[in-house]
Amino acid sequence: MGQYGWSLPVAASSYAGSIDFGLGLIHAAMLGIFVLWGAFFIYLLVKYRARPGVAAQREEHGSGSKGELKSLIPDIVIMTFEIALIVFYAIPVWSKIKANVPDVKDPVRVEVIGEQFGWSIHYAGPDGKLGPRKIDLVHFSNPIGLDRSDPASADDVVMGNEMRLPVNKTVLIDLMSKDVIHSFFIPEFRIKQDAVPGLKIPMWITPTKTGKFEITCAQLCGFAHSLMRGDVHVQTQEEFDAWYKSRLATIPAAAAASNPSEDF
Ligand SMILES: [Cu+2]
Repeated sequence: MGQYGWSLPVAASSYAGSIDFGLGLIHAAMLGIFVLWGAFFIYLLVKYRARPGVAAQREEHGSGSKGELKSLIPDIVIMTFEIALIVFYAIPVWSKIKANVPDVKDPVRVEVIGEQFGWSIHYAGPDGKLGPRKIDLVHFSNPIGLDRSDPASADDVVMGNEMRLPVNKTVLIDLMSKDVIHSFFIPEFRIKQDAVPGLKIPMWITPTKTGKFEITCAQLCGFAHSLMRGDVHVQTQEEFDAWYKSRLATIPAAAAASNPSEDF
């Protein structure tokens, strides 16, 4: 894993830069505070060092002296900075990522379904529809219970622990879980979202770099949690289309359907 060094993993989604800027800002502020407090501490150590002939002074409790009030100033400055960081930076960035799903024309649509211990990725077929799934059809050979007898499902593509995305194209994801709480985490995209049983949680990503990145489960979910991983391959549109076609060729209903190339 050469891409994990001392710093953050490579930033490979449209909003990764905003997350990283926030992290940088917090680290810079903490470094500044550390240096200032350290300098102040050393100043006090020197100024009030023990010297022969100088008695220690202790202030009376509850005196509310000027010195005590002054000592609140750094706390107020830091608290103001932190509140400003949350209100003017963190909340707007968070809402951009979590609340404002971009209204793009012709997005890629995918369902991601977590289970102990893997991820299923469900793509629509040439009809562009994510077909219905039924709980009683869930089986080792059909982990998401796709109803292949339904025309909308018959041509769908389902991948296990392997996600393919075209670069610079927005993908809208519905995240679900079949059993317990999992967390869908792709560090390079700076996305981490819990998958909660019974909920369909929308997410979106616009990958900005081609390459292979790790999908990992970030929520301890059982004995094989550490093995719950997959790969996301970000490819050029041409590579993605070729892969999609090759998957369709393995699905009888999709291969039989006329012209699979146009919908993605
Ligand atoms: Cu998990």
